[in-house]
Amino acid sequence: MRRMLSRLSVLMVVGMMSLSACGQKISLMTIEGSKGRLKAVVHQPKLRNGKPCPFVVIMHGFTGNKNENLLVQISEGLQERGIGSVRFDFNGHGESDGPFEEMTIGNEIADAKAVLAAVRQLDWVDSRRIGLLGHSQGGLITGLLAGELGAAQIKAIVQLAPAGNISEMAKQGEMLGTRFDVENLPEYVMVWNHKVGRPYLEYAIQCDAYGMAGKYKGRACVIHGSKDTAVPWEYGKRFADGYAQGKWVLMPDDGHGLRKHRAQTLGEIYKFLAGSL
Ligand code: FER
Repeated sequence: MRRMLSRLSVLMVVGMMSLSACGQKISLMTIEGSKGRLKAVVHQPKLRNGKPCPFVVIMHGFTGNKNENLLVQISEGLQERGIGSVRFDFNGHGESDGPFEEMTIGNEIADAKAVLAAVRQLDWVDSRRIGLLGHSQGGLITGLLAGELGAAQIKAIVQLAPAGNISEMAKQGEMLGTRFDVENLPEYVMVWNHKVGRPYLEYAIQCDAYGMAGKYKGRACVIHGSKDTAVPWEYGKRFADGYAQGKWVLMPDDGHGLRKHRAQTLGEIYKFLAGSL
């Protein structure tokens, strides 16, 4: 067992050395967020002529985390193409602080702003070429934050299966099949085996997702699976249609996790971001 462990640690050191030998680095970061510390993984690409690089802030969905396959693949693919990125856990998710029950769309926006501010401080990041990318609830945060900050601060965005239905359905007292009384909000509702607190419901109900996101004038790309049951594709199309520069990509027969045509989805993301940042 001991020998195995020491072998493993040698392997890890070698792995890290080979990563830095070709000029790429992966590092861990802890950032003060809305409900305590946020844990993040930063991908630094090989810099071209030592110049700062474009950078993408990557956001997971409801009950998700920064280490999901899709998000790791995106970070690695961007890194290969000279684009840096950060993946992080929102409050109440993964390794970050905060009880899940206190998580709201509003405090996730605050988390994303804290992460943005932290990565802007990195001297190898080109602050004029920052993009946002999010999956599902993270895609909703992407649109809301881009609408608030504008194209001067956010050069381009990618929304993967963005959950515009959260606010639309909450107004009607529904959340992924769970019903509640909008006039008399409960302390919490159970969604996907997680306690979603009243503050989440309140924020979702008052949130004008499409109005806010539609203020964004930069380049936007929305990718959605045609067989997504958690967030039907029409909600994604509505985001794309609302942007001044919205690109819409429908993945045939794909689901919420965009697994079926993964290589094609990744290709669309890289092409769009390399051409937009
Ligand atoms: C909802 C619709 C979609 C909802 C959450 C989602 C909490 C998000 C799913 C995801 O991020 O994968 O009504 O309520």
